[in-house]
Amino acid sequence: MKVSNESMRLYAITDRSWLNGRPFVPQVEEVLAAGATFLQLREKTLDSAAFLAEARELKDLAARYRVPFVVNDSVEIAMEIGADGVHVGQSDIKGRDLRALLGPDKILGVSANTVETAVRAEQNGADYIGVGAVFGTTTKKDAQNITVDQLLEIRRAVSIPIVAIGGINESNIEQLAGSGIDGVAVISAIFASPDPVRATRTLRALSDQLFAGDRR
Ligand code: TZP
Ligand code: MG
Repeated sequence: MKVSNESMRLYAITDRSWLNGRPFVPQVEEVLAAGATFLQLREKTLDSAAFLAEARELKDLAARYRVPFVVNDSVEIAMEIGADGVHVGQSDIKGRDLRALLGPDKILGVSANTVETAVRAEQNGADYIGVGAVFGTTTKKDAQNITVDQLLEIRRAVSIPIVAIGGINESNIEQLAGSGIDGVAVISAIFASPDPVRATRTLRALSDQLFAGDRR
């Protein structure tokens, strides 16, 4: 399997809007050193030259920490820089056969928040799915909320790893115990924290404790 269940434990998604003047790449490096198990570059505002340059930097960084690195949305940029793979939403797929485009060896992550889209993603070659928003979020404007029961239904319907996303932090992560997920994906709980290193360590410890071996 290209994506281990363990690599889903603490999935960090970058967001430069929270940095408040702190430098981006060193911040991401601290988060990797503190125990993030997966890295996604998510850029909604950079032009493609800057996106490309940043993607190259993070790819090298993640490789040094032996953490899988995927690019959000852009299969083209992911392929151009030789990322480990790509993470896409339902609207990025739009009938495209991304598995064929990526080839068999690249990681394909797909966001799904219904049983139907999750099953379809698995059938179409996804290596893992991201499911949410489990606790609401202010980070993604058009995110739809799902309940822990819906998460459980999705867990029963697919066998690939699942990472939950959306508003997850140190105080609510325990509510996901027993949902069968492999880990959590977070943006603001890490990158908007005044102390991202401490936040990463705490979330990683909680996630290891709650989700190790928690598969149905
Ligand atoms: N997809 C569903 S919710 C979300 C994405 C990208 C945002 C998660 O950000 P946060 O800050 O961890 O709620
Ligand atoms: Mg997208």
